[in-house]
Amino acid sequence: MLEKTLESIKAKFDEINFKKLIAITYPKVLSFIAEAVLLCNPKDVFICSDTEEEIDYIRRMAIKSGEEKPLRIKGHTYHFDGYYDQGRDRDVTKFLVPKNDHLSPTIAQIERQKGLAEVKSLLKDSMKDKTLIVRFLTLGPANSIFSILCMECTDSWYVAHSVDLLYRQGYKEFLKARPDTEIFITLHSAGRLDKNMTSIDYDKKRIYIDYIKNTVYSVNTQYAGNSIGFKKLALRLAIRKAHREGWLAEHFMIIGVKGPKKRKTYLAGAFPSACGKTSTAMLPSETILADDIAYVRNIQGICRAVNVEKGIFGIIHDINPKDDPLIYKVLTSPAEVIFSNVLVKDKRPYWLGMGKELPKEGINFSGNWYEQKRDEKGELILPAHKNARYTVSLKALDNCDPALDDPRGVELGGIMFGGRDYRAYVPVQEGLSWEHGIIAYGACLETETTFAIVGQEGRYEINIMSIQDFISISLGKYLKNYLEFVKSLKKTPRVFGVNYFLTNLKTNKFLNSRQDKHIWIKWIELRIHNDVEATPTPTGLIPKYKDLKRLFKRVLNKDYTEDSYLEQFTLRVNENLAKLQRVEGFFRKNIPDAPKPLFEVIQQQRERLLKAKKEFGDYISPLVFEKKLKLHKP
Ligand code: SPV
Ligand code: MN
Repeated sequence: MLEKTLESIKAKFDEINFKKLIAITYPKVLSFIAEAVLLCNPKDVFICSDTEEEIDYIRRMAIKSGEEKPLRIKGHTYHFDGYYDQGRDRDVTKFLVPKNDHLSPTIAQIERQKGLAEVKSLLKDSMKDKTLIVRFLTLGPANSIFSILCMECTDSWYVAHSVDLLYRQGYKEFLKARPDTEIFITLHSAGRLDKNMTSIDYDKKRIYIDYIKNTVYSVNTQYAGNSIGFKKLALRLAIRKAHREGWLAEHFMIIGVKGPKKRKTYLAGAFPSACGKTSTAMLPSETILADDIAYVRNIQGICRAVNVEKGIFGIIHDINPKDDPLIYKVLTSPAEVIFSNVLVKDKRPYWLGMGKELPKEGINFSGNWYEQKRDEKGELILPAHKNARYTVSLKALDNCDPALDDPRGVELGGIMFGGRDYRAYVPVQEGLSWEHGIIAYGACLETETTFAIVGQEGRYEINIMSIQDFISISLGKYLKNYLEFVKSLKKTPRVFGVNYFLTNLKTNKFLNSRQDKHIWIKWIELRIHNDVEATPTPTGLIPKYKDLKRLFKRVLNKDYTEDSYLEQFTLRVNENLAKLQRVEGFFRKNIPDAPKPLFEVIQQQRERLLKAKKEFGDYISPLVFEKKLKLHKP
């Protein structure tokens, strides 16, 4: 049967590519490729077996096809996504759900058969006159308990090129794959393209995730978060697998933080897009292991994690030499970099917040751009998109962590959660326990939405663990898995809440500079090893002034005043109560299967806050809690 199908598509291959195809004996792969060829009807098929010549061919084709254009610096190219495809798109990204299955109401979904029919009708003949490129990759390092094999079938050379920077090559692993190996598959077509190489049929953009067959269908899309199946799309599939098998697939960055005496502690962190995740991962003098997605497992009682990816698809907005020196250097030196949706003038890339003046005209995602250019709705078009990005391999960074490809992963000492919270949470605090931290900081993560999601800027919302959009099981099951994950660990990672966005309630001014996050991270490192004490408050354990003062001086050479400390770490009781109210309302409405501790932890936090309010008022200085501690000491 399979042989017959392969015979029917053979005409689309030259001899070499057909050989590369049938060297893979895994039936699921062969039949999917055959199905894709028959459906999308490409002019030919290119199978990438990861040789240097093939990768170079892909780079050249990305330019020859016009999807990328070279820039002045060697190795740099730029790419534009369609005007209406500049970020993840919630409205068109849906789970295909069989009739007898149910996902939480917060999760976008469509009946499976109906959705499959729709997306397949859009993919029909979508690759006419184009090449279908097949890339084999692994998520996580190869030859590891963590790794998942995956395959992207795309008609975009830009996508085929990007995945080379972002994921580990996997053709060899596919040659070895057993017929029962679980794999993730993406079928992507950018659809019809205009002369600027952007999708014409953006109104027919669809991204459907079929968890029954671990397959992602993406059509009329170009933004890498929509077209590359292995960012948030396969994360959705991995969450289901993780839940079945008792591990975690998370929207995490991982940083190696230096402590005293050459100690290194790995910390994972979940932050919604544009809330400081990548810049935390890239803090100078620390090492970066991951910036977006991690798999976390209990390996012989130790909590270990890997980076699912090996590159960065990062937000370029506001990257400047002062705040992000490491990545700024990469973006301005010869190396393989793809810029997307920036402003280009004289073959140089420009972006918002880069620390220098931008040209008054150039080419951007809207075509020829000039100051005062407006879109159809009359709105001013910015020189570069706020969600403009760069794609680089992590190894291009001077401080890439040496354990990046270690199949055993790294031990996580702690996990932190942080959103855009202008009012309530202090800049850093430690959970009273795993359960408290996971619920009070992770599940209660509230944030103002940003431009990384199409049309959703500037609204407050709950974003559980900063992964809510991608949770492909019921929210209750997801949280239960999280809470239970530590049960058989010998050492429980400590949990922290960070908030880089706390403001003065009267002036609305931020209370911290962007560099200050480094201090919170260093304090967390010390706490994990019990090298500093902390003060219990109703919302968590907070730092002592003397420790922060010392760290500010040593790490940033800044004099941290007690007044700053008092303002930043004052407990804002009413703001915290209001936050609990909002999240609890959300949980009651959306998590019918909430695990019991969820409401208990919230209720206990509320009671602690109310008790403190009664005793000390609405705004409580950290010194009050410190003194109280002293008074109670025997
Ligand atoms: C994010 O926005 O969180 C990203 C990029 O990491 S995307 O691929 O769009 O998810
Ligand atoms: Mn992300």
